Amino acid sequence: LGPDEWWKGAVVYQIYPRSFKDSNGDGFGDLEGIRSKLDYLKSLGVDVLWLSPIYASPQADNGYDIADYYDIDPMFGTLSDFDRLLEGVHERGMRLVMDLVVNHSSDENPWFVESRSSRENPKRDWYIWRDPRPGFVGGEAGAEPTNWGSFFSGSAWAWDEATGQYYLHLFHRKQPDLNWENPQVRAAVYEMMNWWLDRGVDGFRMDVINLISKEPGLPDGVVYPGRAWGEGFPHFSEGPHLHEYLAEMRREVFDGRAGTMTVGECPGVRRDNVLLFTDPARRELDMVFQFDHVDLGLEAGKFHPRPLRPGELADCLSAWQEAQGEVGWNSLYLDNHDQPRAVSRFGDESRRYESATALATALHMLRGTPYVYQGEELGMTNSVFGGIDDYRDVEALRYYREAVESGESPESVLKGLAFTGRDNARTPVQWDASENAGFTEGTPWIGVTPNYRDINAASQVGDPSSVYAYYRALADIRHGLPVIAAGSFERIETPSPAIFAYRRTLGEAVATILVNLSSQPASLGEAVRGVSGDLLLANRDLPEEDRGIPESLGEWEARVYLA
Ligand code: ISL
Repeated sequence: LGPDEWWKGAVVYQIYPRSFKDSNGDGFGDLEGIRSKLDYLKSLGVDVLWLSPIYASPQADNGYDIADYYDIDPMFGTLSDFDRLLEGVHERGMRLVMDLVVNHSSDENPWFVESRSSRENPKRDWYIWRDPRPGFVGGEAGAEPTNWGSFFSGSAWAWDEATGQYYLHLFHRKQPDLNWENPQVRAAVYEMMNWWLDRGVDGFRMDVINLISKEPGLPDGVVYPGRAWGEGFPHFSEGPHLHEYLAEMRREVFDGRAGTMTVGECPGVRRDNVLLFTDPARRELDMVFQFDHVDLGLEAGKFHPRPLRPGELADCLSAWQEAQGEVGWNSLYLDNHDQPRAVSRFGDESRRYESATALATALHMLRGTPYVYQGEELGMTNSVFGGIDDYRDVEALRYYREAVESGESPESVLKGLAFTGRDNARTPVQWDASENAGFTEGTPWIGVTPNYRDINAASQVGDPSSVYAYYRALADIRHGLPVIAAGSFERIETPSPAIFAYRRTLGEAVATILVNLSSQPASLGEAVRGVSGDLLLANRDLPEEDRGIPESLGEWEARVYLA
């Protein structure tokens, strides 16, 4: 791996700061809390920490609404706390990546405060302002400039009485979209990014970066049956200037800075054009988060999931391996702060250790950079929420209100939220069996998941048969074996759709990965007959005589061989 490709051999760990570790008893996690856990992260084998937003923010969307890009929110600490944290990260040979949220800012950001102050303000054009639809009076139903719905329910337009125009907000109304067509906006963003890099950060995870260029004219979207709003997505995703802006950002911010990394969050990005982002020759991004595998089964909407078919997840991940090929590079993840917990969604909570480790094996041995979301390394599960009052996420609260108003029963809405609601992944990290799972001495901002007495870091760190120990073994393999960090990928077909089997090859080295992603035993058939190799890792104790290549795999069994 060249010096500019260090991230190909790295394991990234995502921290959602408000739920990670509270140091001062206010019920919210903070930077000092993170600093107190750096040794824990180092011994897990983590190379990079990505922090979800810690900037000053009114927290309408838990920090994805930034009021001051140059300061830390007091709930998390101060800039000197940040510098101390960064120093601690670097001292341990790890790196730190910030979340970059620049598709939109907070409405309390001074940029927007100025922009909304009058139509003549020099920053008016920094955001996306439009007149009411002709023939309508501003503020009345139907007057919105386009029929686009927001990701968080309702229209994507908010009426500003004082200046008589609407502004666009693809997310919450407190998250107005920046106008990237204005060169001053782009320059201000690059300046801010350079400021953080000069301070020592090692890169950025870029929030919904594929939404920054909107189609000129902002056309109405198709209104699908049963939907209140039009589908604006095709008109604001991967717009005409996106790649020009990404290349410009690369030049203005990253050129000449060795040792950085970038990962773009790109909902809706497709296999057939992902190389536009990740082909290194185009000099745009190092890698992106695609959504195909986390969107499986959500055809009827995020909160009406269907069960996955055997093999669906493996087929999807394989297709992405092939799409990136030897040119691009994958980000490998199963969950994050927007998704249900991996073991609850793709695994089986009643076989928690086996399914968490099988999923992790299937993912971490692929070609790409693996991401571990806080608590995933402990096999943390989805939470248990009583009523809507237990939820905190603006998406859940707004969706609940809208769905119930339109006639869905509260029980049915709660059932959907219980499975795919974002708060499932946002409950406090379970550090130990003491009150509040050792997360806080105060009252946590969101309820701790009741299973923390069984599932927690204190009981797993010293236990060689824990999910934590298994994640660490996976990281060791990636660090120690160039074939896993850099080898090619080839799927091995078996007669059992539930089996995910593949080969990684680099020169003479061949790694064979065999995983059963189901709760039933499954046969490997002829597929691996004659394959040789030493057993490197397995998620169950195998007597010496059973360590050769097997003919079948038990439920959620995973094995890695090296020849
Ligand atoms: O979870 C979703 C809503 O159903 C996703 O569509 C999510 O909004 C999308 O993945 C973008 O996510 C990112 O930007 C959002 C923020 O709320 C998410 O937390 C963030 O990861 C707006 O900044």
